[in-house]
Amino acid sequence: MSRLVVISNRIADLTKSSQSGGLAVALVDALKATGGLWFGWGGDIVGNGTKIETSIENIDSVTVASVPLTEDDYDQYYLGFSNKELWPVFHYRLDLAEFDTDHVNGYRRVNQMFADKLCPLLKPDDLIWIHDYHLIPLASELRQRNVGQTIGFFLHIPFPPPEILSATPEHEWLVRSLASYDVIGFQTSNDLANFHRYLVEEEKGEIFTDGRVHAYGRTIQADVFPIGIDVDAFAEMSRTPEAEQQIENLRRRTIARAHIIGVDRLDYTKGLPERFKAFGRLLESYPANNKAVTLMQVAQPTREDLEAYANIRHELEGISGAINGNFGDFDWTPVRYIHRSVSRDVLAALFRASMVGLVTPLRDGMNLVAKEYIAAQEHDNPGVLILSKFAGAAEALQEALLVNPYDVDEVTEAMQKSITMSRDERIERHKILFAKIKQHDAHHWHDSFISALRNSRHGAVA
Ligand code: GDG
Repeated sequence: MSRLVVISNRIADLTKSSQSGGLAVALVDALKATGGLWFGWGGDIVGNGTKIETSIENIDSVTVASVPLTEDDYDQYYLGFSNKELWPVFHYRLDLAEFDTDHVNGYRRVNQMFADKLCPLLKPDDLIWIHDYHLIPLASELRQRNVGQTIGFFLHIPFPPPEILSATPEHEWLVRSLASYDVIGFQTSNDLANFHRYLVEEEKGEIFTDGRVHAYGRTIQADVFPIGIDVDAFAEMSRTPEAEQQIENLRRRTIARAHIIGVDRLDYTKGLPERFKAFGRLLESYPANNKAVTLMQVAQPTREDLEAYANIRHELEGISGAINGNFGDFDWTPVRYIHRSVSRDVLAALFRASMVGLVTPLRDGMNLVAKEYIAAQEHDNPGVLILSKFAGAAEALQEALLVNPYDVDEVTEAMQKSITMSRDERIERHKILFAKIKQHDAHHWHDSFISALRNSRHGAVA
């Protein structure tokens, strides 16, 4: 069997993959099956001008090869082009995007460095799988170094409509770079449709009915591979004795009978201020919820060096403080806002103990939290998932209460409906949602992507 080579911006700590979330777990399983290689940034930042050396470590049957970034690389490639331009633009936020030539140059430079360091590690029969927006031009850099192996790309975030993408100065270069892959995977059919529309409307390509597209002289496979979670492992985590203890503690320490839970990286795409406002309105419009309902929000710190992230943090602290000041009492804190990372087993327990899972991003590639919330529920007394219609997960999870996250009143009404929903309706909705996340779990995701890569091996036209 061909060896699998995974390349991502950051390498997860394989020894702690159960704490790192769905992606790491899914990829580690796939790598172990073929005895693979994982290549990426190890997390270190070194002084400018330092010679970049690859560190190699073998963990079980997986080889982990990592490189550091220089200070300029970190500023220009990671913070700059990846997170001040591509991240906002691909989440439809042109208003937050910063366009800067130094950033583009840094992005190209790091992709070239990745290609230089990766080439000597490759074997002729490898299947190469590159992840996410940090590494769009990597296949093209590898092709320029005569790498002929099959290369796939999976975009974890949305692919924006052409009207938005074409506002970036580098749009044509980015899409041309994508044509160097053999397989491109998107989270949803909406993302794939946006990619198709770009090719057709910018007159760059042709779409065939079998999922192939012809663009910039190459024929490639472009398809939808919705990412999933390891449902059984997460469900199990929510039922350990430690999880039971967490749930017991939570019930003992609070007088509220219903908990609404939100768990997100603290990111402006996740719709947290709108969510807090909707909760404030729930207390205002339905006074019976006072002292009876609590919103618990875990907001994991992320990209704190960026101004947009500091701003969202201040905004949230302001809104939660105002709600707690207006509605709280000596024995009740309406919003419990936790701005730090919480261990995964505690998260699983919190999901299980909460009557409502609130997942309301303004735009999201998929959103694994929605699937984790479903996985953790008790089948005979499940909670209700409120899900933004702008999360990729909504394409399949139609039995959740789907909401427009910008419409604060609509989210308020969905919260009230969730709290008062009959047990029969909760069970009925959960049964269908659970079957869906089981069918499209993490294993299905990587198996179907890798099989598309294998099938394309003989189909691609160079
Ligand atoms: C990108 C795309 C796409 C959160 N807080 C803590 C913690 N988490 C875990 C969650 C979940 C993961 O992090 C977050 O995954 P999401 O999918 O919700 O969002 P992104 O990080 O934005 O991921 C997204 C994903 O890639 C996969 O393709 O779904 O659309 O944006 O697993 O549980 N984990 C721990 N402590 C926390 O405080 N341990």
